[in-house]
Amino acid sequence: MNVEIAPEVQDALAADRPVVALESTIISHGMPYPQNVAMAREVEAIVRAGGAVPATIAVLGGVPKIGLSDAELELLGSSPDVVKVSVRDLPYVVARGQHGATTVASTMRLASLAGIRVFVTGGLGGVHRGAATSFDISADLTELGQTSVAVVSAGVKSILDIGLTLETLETLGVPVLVNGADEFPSFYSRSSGFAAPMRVDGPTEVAAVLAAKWSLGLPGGVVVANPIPVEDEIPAEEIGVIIEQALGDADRLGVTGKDVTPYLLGRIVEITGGASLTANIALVKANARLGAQIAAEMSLSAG
Ligand code: PSU
Ligand code: MN
Repeated sequence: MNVEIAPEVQDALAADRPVVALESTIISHGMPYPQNVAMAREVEAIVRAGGAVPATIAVLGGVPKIGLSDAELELLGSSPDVVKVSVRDLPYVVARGQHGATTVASTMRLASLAGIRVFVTGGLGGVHRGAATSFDISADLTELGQTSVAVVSAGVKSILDIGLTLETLETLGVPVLVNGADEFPSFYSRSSGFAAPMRVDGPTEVAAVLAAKWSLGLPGGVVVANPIPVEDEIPAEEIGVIIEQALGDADRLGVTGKDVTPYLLGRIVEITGGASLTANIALVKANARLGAQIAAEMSLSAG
């Protein structure tokens, strides 16, 4: 596949300097305009302040791009013609010369093609509630099972079945690290009712696990779950009720397939009057800080 890597990103990779990949579905289908574009810019600035080069990934006019201009971020955030692109959608959107916003799965794949090892996002896809009958399991999990990129997120939202998501990650051989806590976080909340599969404290410990995994010849991703900062948290009981309501609405409207996650995210922002968006932006920023530190640690150890 013809992939276009921005010169700044290419230079950093060639010199073993830290690079952090960022996804674009969160911009086009995860948050409303204009907060989405502001978030994308701020996150890039945080990565830079942490000493790493940001590489936001998307498909533009059918070309997968690693590292975007400011105008491209604006287009992704504001155009209604941007398709949500998971791995299965990549060939179609490329062949037709369309614009596409990449999910965790397709961003991981493109980051890996470019040689980027650290990727920052907000929330992972996973096993949806009711997956036993809907079969709705995000391709993010498949990709984590096979593509060697560390994904920094705030855990898994309870729009998903968190327990089944963790079980599936175990089956796929994906280490799930929780930074600085003993409980696996659920995006808006630091708690989920599930213990941290593995606890680490800080970027040096994360980088050590990544180095150990990949030097053992164990390909595949690593989940780095970074709990939302205490001051930005929405308590699990409070958001739980809202998530139930959003799930009920999705069901009633017959929302299925790739539209489920964007619908639920949008509906939760509506019901909370924007409070969930504020929390979402805060956690992505915290993840960007950690991701830049992890990338810096990895460059150090690469010499
Ligand atoms: N969860 C969020 N925000 C998001 C997503 C998930 O809190 O923006 C996006 C990510 O791009 C993720 C995708 O990879 O949704 C998962 O979609 P699906 O469940 O259709 O695989
Ligand atoms: Mn799905």
